[in-house]
Amino acid sequence: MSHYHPLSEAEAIEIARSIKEVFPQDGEFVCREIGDGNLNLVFHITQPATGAGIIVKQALPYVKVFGESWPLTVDRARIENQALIKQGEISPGLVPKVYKTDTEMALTVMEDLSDHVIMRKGLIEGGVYPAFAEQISEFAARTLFFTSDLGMSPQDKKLLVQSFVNPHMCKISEDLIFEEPYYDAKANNIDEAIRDAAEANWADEELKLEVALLREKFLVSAQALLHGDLHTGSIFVTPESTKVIDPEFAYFGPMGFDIGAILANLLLNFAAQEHWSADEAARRDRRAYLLNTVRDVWTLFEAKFRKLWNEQGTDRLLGSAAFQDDYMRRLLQDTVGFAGAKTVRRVYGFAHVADIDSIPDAAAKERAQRLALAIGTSLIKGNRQASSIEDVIRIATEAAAT
Ligand code: SR1
Ligand code: MG
Repeated sequence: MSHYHPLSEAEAIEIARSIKEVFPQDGEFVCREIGDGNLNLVFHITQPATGAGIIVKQALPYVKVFGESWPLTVDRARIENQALIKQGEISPGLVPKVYKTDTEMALTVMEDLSDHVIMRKGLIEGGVYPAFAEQISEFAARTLFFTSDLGMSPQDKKLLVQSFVNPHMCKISEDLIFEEPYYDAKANNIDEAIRDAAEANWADEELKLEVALLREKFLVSAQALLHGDLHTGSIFVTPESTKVIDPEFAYFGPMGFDIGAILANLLLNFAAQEHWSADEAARRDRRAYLLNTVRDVWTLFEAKFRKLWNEQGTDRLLGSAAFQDDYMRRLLQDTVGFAGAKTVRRVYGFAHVADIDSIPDAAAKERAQRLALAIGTSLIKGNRQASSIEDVIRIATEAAAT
């Protein structure tokens, strides 16, 4: 019988005390539950005498932001710690160090990153992160390449796929990203001010066809091991450092879903500048920074991915230059489409983003929501024609100018 139960702070301290590589000496510990995400308990345990700290994260058997009436498997903790370990092997230094896991208790004990800030918060506060594009593109290129049929043997890949079958978490994404935003679903969270825009999407057959095609890819493509929820709330940053956390949605899916998530969340912040920038000039500068980051993330990703392919590709037939060009074109198009879907769902689906939701002025918030929807729907509708990252920049720039 499972001994799973939600941890108390006292138990979290006992677990921390056992991690001798962080806390070699015994002494007083301080514990705070700091989980501000949608799903889990997160304990931050520190030792004031030494300044050392650690994180104990535990999955709850339900969706925390909704309540116990929405049950959710705690197996996601196993997926998360396996993914963190795999990503750490492939992209050293870009994920937190894992000290201990306990599958039955659904917990992961990991590096304290409190010298970093959650990127969503950092962007809302106007932060600038010069190392971000370089490091996140390195993370994405390496983790996606080395878990795909391009960078590992297809036989080993099939065995790895088995360990990352994640149906319950995928169902959340299927519902919240690809289904509910496209009909009058009960779980949608629609501000009355923009209900007309949501209704327009429900009636837009061209949009829904593209979303159905993206959803099909999400369902059937096992291209690579994805992080699965790579928004700016899953990324810790400083100006010099990037660390990717929270891969509980990891599964083998289409690569563009991960890269699209990064771009979507930069674009959501771009839309939110309707409020966060002090004046027109500041808004222009901030938006230029965000669009340059969008461009850099894709451009660096593409260059790194192609380099890995050319230097470390495992399959002779897949080595054709024409095939590589075709693959990268399709990957860009998927990225554009998934970026659009991930933008729309955050405006009026179940789970929003603080970039827009914390805008106090109702008129500015509505403008930001409408701008995000204009960008998101254009990306979705244009995904199969995209030929360059400049198409994304153009769509965002034109939407902001109208
Ligand atoms: C029910 S969980 C809502 C959202 O939070 C996570 O971060 C995922 O993005 C999920 O869709
Ligand atoms: Mg998360």
